[in-house]
Order: sequence, then C-alpha cells, then structure tokens
Amino acid sequence: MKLYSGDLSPYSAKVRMQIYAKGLSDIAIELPPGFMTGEFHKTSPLARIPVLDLGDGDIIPESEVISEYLEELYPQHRLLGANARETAAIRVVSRIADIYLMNNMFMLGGQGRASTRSADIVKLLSGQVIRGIKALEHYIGTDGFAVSGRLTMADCTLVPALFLVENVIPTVGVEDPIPASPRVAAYWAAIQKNEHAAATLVELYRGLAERRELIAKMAAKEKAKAQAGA
Ligand SMILES: N[C@@H](CCC(=O)N[C@@H](CS)C(=O)NCC(=O)O)C(=O)O
Repeated sequence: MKLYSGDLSPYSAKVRMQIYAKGLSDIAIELPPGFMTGEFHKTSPLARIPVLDLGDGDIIPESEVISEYLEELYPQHRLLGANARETAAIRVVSRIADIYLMNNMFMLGGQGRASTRSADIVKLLSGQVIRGIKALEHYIGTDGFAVSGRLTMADCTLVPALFLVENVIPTVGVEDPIPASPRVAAYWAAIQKNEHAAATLVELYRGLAERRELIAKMAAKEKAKAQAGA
C-alpha cells in the first residue's frame, strides 16, 4: 500500500502520525502523482490528499476514512478506544480538530496575502477556530494526551491542527488563541515531546519552510516583473 501525502498537508500529517504510532512499515509514503500539474484527479477524483492506494487499482480518499480503515486492518497499538464509549470520546476531540480547527485553518491559509485579504473572511474563519479552541479546553486531557492518558487518534488529528493554528493564524493578523486556553496550551507543550508527534512536526515545519520559500520567490519574481514594466 501507498499513502499519497505532502509534508505540509495537515490531513496527511494526521495519517502519517497514525502510521508512525502504530509502527506500520509496509505503507510507502509518497508524493501524489500529478498533484502540482493538476493531473491528480486521474488517480483520485477528489484530487485532495491524503489518499491510500491499496495497490489493486482501488484507492481510499479522506483522512478520517483512511484512519478508520487502518485501525480495522492493523489492530496493533490501537488508537481508538477499548470500548464504544472511549472511542466516542476520542472521536469527539478528533472531529473538533478536523472540522472546527483544521478545516477553517486550511481555508484561512488562502488569506495570507495582505493585498488580497478579506477582513470578513478572516473574521468568519478565525472566529470559528477560536470557538473550536474554547470547546477543546473543555474536552482536552490534562496528562499530556488528548484523551484516555495514552496516544490516540485524537492526538494524531490535534497535532497538525494546533501546528496550523500556532503558525498560520498570526500570518493573517489574528492572535494565536492557544495561550488563552490553559489546558490546551499545556497539552500542546507536552504532546510535542512525544516521539511520533515530534517526527510529524519535523515534516510539517519542513513543508512550511518550503512553502514560505516558494512564496518569497514568487513575490520577488512579481516585483521584478512590475519593475521591468514601470
Ligand atoms: N476532508 C479531506 C481534506 C483533504 C484536503 O483538503 N487536503 C488538502 C491538503 S491538506 C488538499 O489536497 N488540497 C488540494 C486542493 O484543495 O485542491 C481529508 O480529511 O482528507
């Protein structure tokens, strides 16, 4: 099997952290074919990553679906609950991270350029993120893990989500809301020391550095073009 993934993709990072935590060594992690040229829809009609290529002509898109498939396929180092109630608690935190944090942060990423930024869009999306962080404050564990005192899928989704909040929200002129929620802030400081979270964060930071370099290059090119035309 292959996981099509990208360093800076938070949804891919969630599945990568799951793969590391479960100790799965038979899933190759690769860049999606044709992602940059707009041809990836030929592999996956949704044209979003991550995608799990099952190797028999079939593929599974959507990080949540891939994660649950992997949990069913590989029972070792279970990252869901030992019973229905524990699984529900894990999935609640994972969904807060996915729907209310990651999804809004991902769309906020498109507001990075001050010259084309919409104050209304930033207000709407960052308001949802702040609301999500406040809700998380209620659910988050106080022992270094999100739920259940051990690494679970809740951590795998939260790590890339909080990475995005901390690193992207200030770039659109909004204050990082994590420090104002003490339990979330304590969790965030603690989970970064977990080996699987740390490995995933190295990749996310590498992706962010590459993205920033690309943006700087494009800006320099545009400036040079404008100067040449002046
Ligand atoms: N709900 C999807 C979201 C996946 C997603 O939006 N991935 C981004 C990268 S983090 C992507 O592929 N974006 C490409 C695009 O928007 O065209 C999931 O959970 O997998």
